[in-house]
Amino acid sequence: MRQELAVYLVAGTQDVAKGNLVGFLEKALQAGITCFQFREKGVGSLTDRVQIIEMAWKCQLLCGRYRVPFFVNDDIELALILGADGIHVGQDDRQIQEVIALCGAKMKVGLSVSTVEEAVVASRMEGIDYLGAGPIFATRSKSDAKAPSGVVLLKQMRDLGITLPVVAIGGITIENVDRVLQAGADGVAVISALTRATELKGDIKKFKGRCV
Ligand code: TZP
Ligand code: MG
Repeated sequence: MRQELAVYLVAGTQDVAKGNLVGFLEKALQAGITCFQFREKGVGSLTDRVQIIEMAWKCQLLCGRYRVPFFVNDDIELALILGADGIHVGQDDRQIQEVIALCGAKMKVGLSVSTVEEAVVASRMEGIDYLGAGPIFATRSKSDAKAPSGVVLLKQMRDLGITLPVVAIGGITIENVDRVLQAGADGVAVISALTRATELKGDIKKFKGRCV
């Protein structure tokens, strides 16, 4: 799991030019992302259920071809219908216990934490495969994002002896990735650093060089 978290792309059609998520994802897979999360959410995202399922399925097929894990954000039904490799949920989504009960035997489970208290509670639970910690820095990709924690959140989690795999999220760029990893993250989850990259391939290689 830790290696899979190294360069974790999170995206939906709303994050990419012309909504061409499949085209973008293929380029990112070719360049070496290590995990993908389908997160169809926010302004400009698809609303039609059939279109969402089709889009997710195309992304899953692509990920399968590159042997990169395919995670679904929040949508347990979608993850189960497709037989995703994993589901990622936040604190405000479906109860984590319920997610573990419904999905835990079939796929990996990731949980977002934004405070050290949440991380401690999660680390005492059975059935969580990794934690997504953040937002570490300010982000423009999530309208309801909590206040940024800074890298201190990662450091505190490690100092408290939390050994679960941790991927950091929120405002992470090539410029700050080293601080994030030094503070204890196993990898970085990014939206805009890749969806808005002018040099996608080169930037993925740079992230990878730092993380792996
Ligand atoms: N959860 C916490 S911050 C965030 C999510 C989904 C958005 C991260 O996007 P970016 O563009 O990498 O800051
Ligand atoms: Mg969520």
